Amino acid sequence: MTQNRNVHIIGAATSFGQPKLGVDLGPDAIRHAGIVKTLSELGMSITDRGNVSCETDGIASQYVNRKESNLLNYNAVKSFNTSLAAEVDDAVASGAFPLILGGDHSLAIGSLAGISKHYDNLGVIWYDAHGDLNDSRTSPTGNIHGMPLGISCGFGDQDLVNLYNEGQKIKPENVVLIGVRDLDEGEKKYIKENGILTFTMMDIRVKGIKAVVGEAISHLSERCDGIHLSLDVDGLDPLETPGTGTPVPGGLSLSETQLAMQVLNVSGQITSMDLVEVNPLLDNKNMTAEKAVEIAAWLFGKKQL
Ligand code: EXY
Ligand code: MN
Ligand code: MN
Ligand code: MN
Repeated sequence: MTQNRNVHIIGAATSFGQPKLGVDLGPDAIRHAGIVKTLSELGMSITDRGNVSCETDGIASQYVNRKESNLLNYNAVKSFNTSLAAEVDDAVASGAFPLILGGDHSLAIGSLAGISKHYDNLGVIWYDAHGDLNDSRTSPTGNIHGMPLGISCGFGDQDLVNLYNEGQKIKPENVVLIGVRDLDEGEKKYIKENGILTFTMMDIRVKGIKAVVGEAISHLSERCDGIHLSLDVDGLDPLETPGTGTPVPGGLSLSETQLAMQVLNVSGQITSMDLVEVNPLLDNKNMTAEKAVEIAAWLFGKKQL
């Protein structure tokens, strides 16, 4: 599979999935860091579709009661991700590679809903310090950015599971977690019960990132007709990417991430990407957005020599 050079950038300017101010500025911070120029210089044909917006009930940062517990900004998350799914669906339908810029990780509910309808077996590489596999009962916070992968696998609030089109979007056996080091008990149980291929930071230290990404690609390419990379900048160590809402020490370095992206580029198997949780208000200047651009550049073929 050759790298699709027709890239549509979609800004998912959402902070609804978590309570901290600023992550909705992530898409414009990444643009400010030069994502369009950088990818164009690598030979990509870039269409910037702007930022997705939605009607909200105007009650930002409001916990809405949903069955077993309260979910933060439930109605706004649902409305935003319905709009995002339609925009991403249209980009894929036009033959483009959708590059979704976040915004908090709840955006993956919409991005995976819009993308997965074009595949029989979409694979997902979830590059993240977290599993994002909670539901309203297992979540310690009620923040929906800790739930998108579970929701996409059909677990949790059924209105969100059925968002945009009915039913499960991703099969758990088509998921690989890379970089996790902060899992809640319910997530550990879900991973074990569903046999999700998981490479913790400890596994990466032992095996090396190149071998881990190689195993992820061979696991997915034998069963999937496309692979979505959902990259949360908090997968990297907070020393590399301080501008993010839920930092966890002991993460991946930038150079490990560059190598991971190069392995993925060489595989030619990545068909779409989320680049999420950049929060410029928590950042040191615009450093995290600049690292996000660097990461995308390596996925799209940047080389050092
Ligand atoms: N597991 C915690 C929760 O569910 O609230 C923290 C989740 C952080 C999620 C960020 C997007 O990666
Ligand atoms: Mn995440
Ligand atoms: Mn995370
Ligand atoms: Mn996060």
